[in-house]
Amino acid sequence: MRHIYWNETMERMDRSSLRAIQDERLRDVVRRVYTNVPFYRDRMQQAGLTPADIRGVQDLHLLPYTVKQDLRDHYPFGLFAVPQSEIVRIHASSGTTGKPSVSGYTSGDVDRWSELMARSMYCAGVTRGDVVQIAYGYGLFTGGLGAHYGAERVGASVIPMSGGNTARQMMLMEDFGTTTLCCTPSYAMNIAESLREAGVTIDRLKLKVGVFGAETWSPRMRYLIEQALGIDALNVYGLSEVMGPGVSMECLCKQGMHIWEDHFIAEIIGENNETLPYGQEGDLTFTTLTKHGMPLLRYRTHDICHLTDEPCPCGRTHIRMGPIQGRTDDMLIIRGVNVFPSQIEHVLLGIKGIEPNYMIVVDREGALDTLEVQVELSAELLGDTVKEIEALRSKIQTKLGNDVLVHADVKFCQPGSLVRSDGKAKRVVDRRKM
Ligand code: DLL
Repeated sequence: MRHIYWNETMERMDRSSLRAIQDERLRDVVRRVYTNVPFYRDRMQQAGLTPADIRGVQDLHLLPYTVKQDLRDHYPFGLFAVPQSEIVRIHASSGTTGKPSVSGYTSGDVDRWSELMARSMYCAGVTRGDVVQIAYGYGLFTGGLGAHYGAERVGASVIPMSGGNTARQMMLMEDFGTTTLCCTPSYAMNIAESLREAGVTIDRLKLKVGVFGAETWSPRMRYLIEQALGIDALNVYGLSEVMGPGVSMECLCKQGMHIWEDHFIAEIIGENNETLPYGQEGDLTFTTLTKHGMPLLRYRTHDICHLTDEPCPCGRTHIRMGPIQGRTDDMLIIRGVNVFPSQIEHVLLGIKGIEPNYMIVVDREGALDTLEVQVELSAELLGDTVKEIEALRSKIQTKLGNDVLVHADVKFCQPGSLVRSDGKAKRVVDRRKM
């Protein structure tokens, strides 16, 4: 496998030089927020800190955390570290309730973001000559524009499709010879299914790689997408508060996402607010080193994963994060058992006879929580006898009971009947909260 590097010096820098860059940039960002953001100055003063106390990464643990509520409390622009006249772009998170979290970018920030997305595109082997179809939504959501600027920066031909209109996506994919698809994994699945239904075989396409992110997806989902589209399906991570897509990106080795450490410091924080060592799972937390519009210190993402500094065969030296296992606030508590939707997905996608589409419905009957898992039967099973279908139901229930430790009612649906997504999939309905 041939690896290409967008910025080889940075991407393959030895770890002690990388650390020296982080030390210097951390001192710089701490000075900037202390001087320009009253919220951070107050927080640091409350902790008895001045910028001089932060000598480098070894002192990171002294700094206060930032949480989403802090962004809400300073909505919309209260955490900006530059005058608004220097902000050239505003994005916002895709929160479903209340006010979104807002992020502002200076032109330097947009430039660095494009640079990191360019690195990320190179991780996927995407370069000049590639045709990149961007099926992430364009708008306040960072997916579309983030991938767009990165793909343009490497010199690829960009098709700014945005999400939705699957028939048109398929037509252009074939006619324009798309080599690279950028969208959520659930939308990639949706496109694959529509191609199959339309009788478009993969030999009519030039697709070779997908840059998929913005939502959790299991290894099994990766396998299914790769098989269906005949591509390498790679994971890209980011969040609007911290930048957007391209905070980290998987290379073709598919062993986790490289975090661009010259721009971000990642930590994993445990349940007692302690920093956990590599390998252990907890709350992924970022400090931005080079953002000027809205820098963040120790921002708790609530995304659960682990970090590793094991060398990667691609030669990049930046640490990697494992796939996101779920969010601390996604966790369902069903009859006292902690359940992550991703665990249910993992079980379902490992079972033959059902389609990779599902919906999790949690409700309450009297004092008791109930869990219903809706899945689509595959077309081949539709003709099966009641007995065979009951056997499949009990197989799913047993597997969920063993692996996730909850009892679930399994409801089979017709193929194609569950809602398809063209962005972030919504797979959980918690009626207890309604
Ligand atoms: O989802 C940015 C993005 C766009 C990332 C396109 C990748 C591709 P937000 O809308 O602010 O930003 O949502 C951020 O999405 O905290 C995670 O919970 C989730 N997320 C993002 N990437 C992944 C991923 C964008 N690769 C939130 N795997 C984050 C799992 C992801 N979850």
